[in-house]
Amino acid sequence: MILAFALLFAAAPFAATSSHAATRAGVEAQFRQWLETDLWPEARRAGVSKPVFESAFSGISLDWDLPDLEPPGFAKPKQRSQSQAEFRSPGAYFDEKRLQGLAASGRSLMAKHASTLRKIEDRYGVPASIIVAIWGRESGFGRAKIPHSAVRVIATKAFMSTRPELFRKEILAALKILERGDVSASAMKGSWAGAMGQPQFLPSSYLDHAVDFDGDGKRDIWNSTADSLASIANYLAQSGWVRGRDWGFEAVIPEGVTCALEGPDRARPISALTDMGIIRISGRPFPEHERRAAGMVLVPAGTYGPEFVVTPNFYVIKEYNNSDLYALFIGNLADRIGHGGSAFVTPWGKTGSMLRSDIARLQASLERQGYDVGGADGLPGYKTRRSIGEWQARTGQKPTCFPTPQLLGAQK
Ligand SMILES: [Ca+2]
Repeated sequence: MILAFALLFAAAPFAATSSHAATRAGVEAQFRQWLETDLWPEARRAGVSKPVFESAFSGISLDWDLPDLEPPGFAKPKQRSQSQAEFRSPGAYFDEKRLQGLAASGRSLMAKHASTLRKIEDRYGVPASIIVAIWGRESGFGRAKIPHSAVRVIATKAFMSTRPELFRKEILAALKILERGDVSASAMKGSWAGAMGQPQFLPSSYLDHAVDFDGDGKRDIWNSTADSLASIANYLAQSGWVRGRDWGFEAVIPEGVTCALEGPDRARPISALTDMGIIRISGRPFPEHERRAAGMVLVPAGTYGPEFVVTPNFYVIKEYNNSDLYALFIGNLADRIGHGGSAFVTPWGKTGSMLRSDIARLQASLERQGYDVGGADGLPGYKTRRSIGEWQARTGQKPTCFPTPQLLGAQK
C-alpha cells in the first residue's frame, strides 16, 4: 500500500513537443478544467460537498517536480528503463548503522509510550515492538519531515502521472477524508508518493484503517502518537495478524534439505520443518505453540544469506508494504526493540550484480522449461528462487535458489 522510495528519483525535465507547443500555463488551465468537469462530478456522486471540494483545491497548482509525470502535450521524458536497473543484493537493504539507530530510538519511545502501547496491544493483538518498528521505518517515529500537500501531490498524479487510475481513486478518498472533517486540507501532509502522516497511509488505507485512539473524535495520523500507533496496529489486525504468534525466526537449513522448500503456499507445521532438521540459528528450540502452528521457509538470498522460518504474520507485514525485505527489516527491527535482538547471524553473501533484464531472461528460460517463476519481471521472488533450486537439483547441481551471473550463463 505504500509507494516507498519515491524521493530517490530525481524529477525529469520536460520538453514541449514542437508540434503542440504546450506550455505549463496551458496544462495548468487544462488541470482546472479537469477538476471542474471531470473530477467534481465524480466527487459529488461520492458524497463530497462543493465547499469541501473548492476549499481542497483553492490555490492548488500542479506539482511539476514529482517523478513519473506525463503532462499532456509534452514529450515523454527519457527515463532509464526499468529493465536496465540493477538488481541490488538483499544485503544492501539492511544498513546496520541505520538499524541500530532506529532500534535505540525505538526502545526509548516504547518505554515512553508503554501504557498507550499496552492498551493498543490488548485491543488489536499486535506486539508493541512490531508497531514501533513500522512507525520508525515509515516516518522516523513521526519525526521525518513530511512537507507536501497530499491533495496537490495526489491530484497532480491523478491528472498527469503514469498511473492516473490509482491516484484518481486516492484523490477521491482524500476528498472523503476532508468531507468527514478529521483534518483540514492544509494539514493533510504526505510524501512525494502521496503516503500520509506518521503511518504513511495512502488516503484509501486511511479510510479503511485509521482510528481515533486518544478519544478526541478525530483520526489524526499527523499529530497524534496514539492515533498513529493504533492505526498501524489496526491495519495489521485487519490484514489478519495472528495474536500470540511471532513474525519468524532466523534458521539453519541443513545440508541435504533443499532451499526450494520456500514459499507461503508451502506452509506446514513448524514441527514438520524441525523434523527435517531445520533449527533456529540461536540454538534455542521453537516455542511449543509455534511448533504446532504453520511455518514457511524463507530464503531471500537463497543459500547466499540468512535463512528463516516465518509465520503467517510475516505475510501480514507484507500487506503493509509488499516486499520480503521490508517485512524482514520490520521483523528484525522489532526483535531489536523488544527482545534485545541484533543483526542476522548469517551474513548476506556476495551474489554478484545483475541487471533486471538479465534476471528476466533467466526467468523466461525457466518458464520455457515449465517452471512457475511468478512472471518474468526481473525480480527474484520466492517462485523464481525455488524454481532455480528445483532446476539445479534436476540438472545435478547443488541448489542455491538465487540468480547469479554464472547461473545466467548456464541457462540456454
Ligand atoms: Ca484522535
